[in-house]
Amino acid sequence: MSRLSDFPITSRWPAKNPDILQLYSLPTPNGVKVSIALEEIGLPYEAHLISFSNDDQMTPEFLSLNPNNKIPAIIDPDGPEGKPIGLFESGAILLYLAEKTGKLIPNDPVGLYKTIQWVMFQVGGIGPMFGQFGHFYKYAADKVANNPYPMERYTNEARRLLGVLEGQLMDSAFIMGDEYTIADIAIFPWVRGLSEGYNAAEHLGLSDFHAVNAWVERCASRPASIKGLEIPPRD
Ligand SMILES: N[C@@H](CCC(=O)N[C@@H](CS)C(=O)NCC(=O)O)C(=O)O
Repeated sequence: MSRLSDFPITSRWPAKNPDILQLYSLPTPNGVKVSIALEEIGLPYEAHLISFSNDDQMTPEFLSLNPNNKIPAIIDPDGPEGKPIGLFESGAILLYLAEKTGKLIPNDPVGLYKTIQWVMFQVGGIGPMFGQFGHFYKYAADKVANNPYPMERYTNEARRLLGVLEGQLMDSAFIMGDEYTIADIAIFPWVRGLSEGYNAAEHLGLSDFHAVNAWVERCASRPASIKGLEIPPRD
């Protein structure tokens, strides 16, 4: 595809400014990773709200960009070799933005791969496990009222993962030490979501994880996070 208008999604969510990056999202823990990263980097972008209440993510236009019917997704009109690129999967998008701009990722190879490691830890561990925890704790509690196993399993797994983070953050400001990276941006919205989204702070004993709590506060209070956490605004 050589132009933004060649992407079918743009017929349903037209670009006001086709020269800048287009973000299709909703302010969920996965969605805000990209808006927060874009705000940190300072790359101009246009955000389009994909409403789950309207099943926007199931429309043929959205599926043409992400056949996996999930936010976030982007189109960058200025992709590799100056040609547009469409991408889904928040981890891939974060890596793309970091590589494109040289920001939010260390320059040295060891730092680079360690950052990727922690992004993968979020995408393969924190996201799916916290997501299943939230499903049973908040959204499907009635379905497991007579069977404690799902809650036990995901509560234990969520606490175990929080323990891994606590160990990493015990002596450092951010996941990669002093440097704020896409690893922080990938993970902190999910940890924040345990209390803000699922209201599960007490159930999970979140107060046990002192370093994690201080780090979430540190990340969430950055101006780019305050802005990115609300993008795109819900209806
Ligand atoms: N692995 C994906 C997960 C994305 C994801 O689960 N997005 C959720 C919102 S947080 C979604 O779009 N759900 C809509 C649906 O499943 O229909 C990523 O990191 O981008």
